[in-house]
Amino acid sequence: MTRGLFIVIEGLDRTGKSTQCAQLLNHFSVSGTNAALIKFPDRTTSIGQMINSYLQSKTDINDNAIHLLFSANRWEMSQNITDTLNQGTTIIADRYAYSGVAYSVAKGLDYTYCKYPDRGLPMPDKVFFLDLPPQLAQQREDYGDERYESLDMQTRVREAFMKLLIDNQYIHKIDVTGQSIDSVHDTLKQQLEPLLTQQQQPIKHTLFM
Ligand code: FDM
Ligand code: MG
Repeated sequence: MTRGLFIVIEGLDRTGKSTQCAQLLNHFSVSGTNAALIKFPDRTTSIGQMINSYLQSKTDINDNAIHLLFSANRWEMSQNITDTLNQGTTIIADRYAYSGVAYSVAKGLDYTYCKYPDRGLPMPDKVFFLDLPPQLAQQREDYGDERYESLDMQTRVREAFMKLLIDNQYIHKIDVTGQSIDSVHDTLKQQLEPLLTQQQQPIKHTLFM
């Protein structure tokens, strides 16, 4: 049995990540591929609940501390990710460590420091960055509900993502400006096509190494 693929979708808030993740999940289930959706932060765990209350501005947490909690929230899931992939199930992740770095750097934390806690996590097979100008994302429904959803912050998050894209050339940027849900979905499928037909190597743990 071949292992599942680990696919990550990244982007600013309101760029269509969750929609595209759901579309991919549906695509895989229709085509008979075992697939599962995960989302970071995973707000269901006890660490996740702390993160959730922070994002809803119900609590304040030191910038370094919350950065480490976001990372811990990935580490507590990491064995599960590896096991699921090895059992042959493809994983689609709505955000991962790239968001972890980009949002904290946007708040002023050091870039190299920010990558460190996530070093050694399962390495995705494919990472997409859905790119939409922050001004356009801002016009979308429900924008501004949570901490970080301001034009100023999102602009800085995008800048941090651009640095990550330069340093991690495997991240595939997709300009979603003016694109329909279906056309973005088609682009993602096209990009994934070559991976589906090739035998995957064992999962690497080289993230940010
Ligand atoms: N976020 C998300 C971070 O700041 N660090 C992280 O490691 C992750 C995974 O949390 F503003 C931010 C990004 C976003 C918020 O994400 C919650 P969703 O996708 O909007 O639920
Ligand atoms: Mg959000």
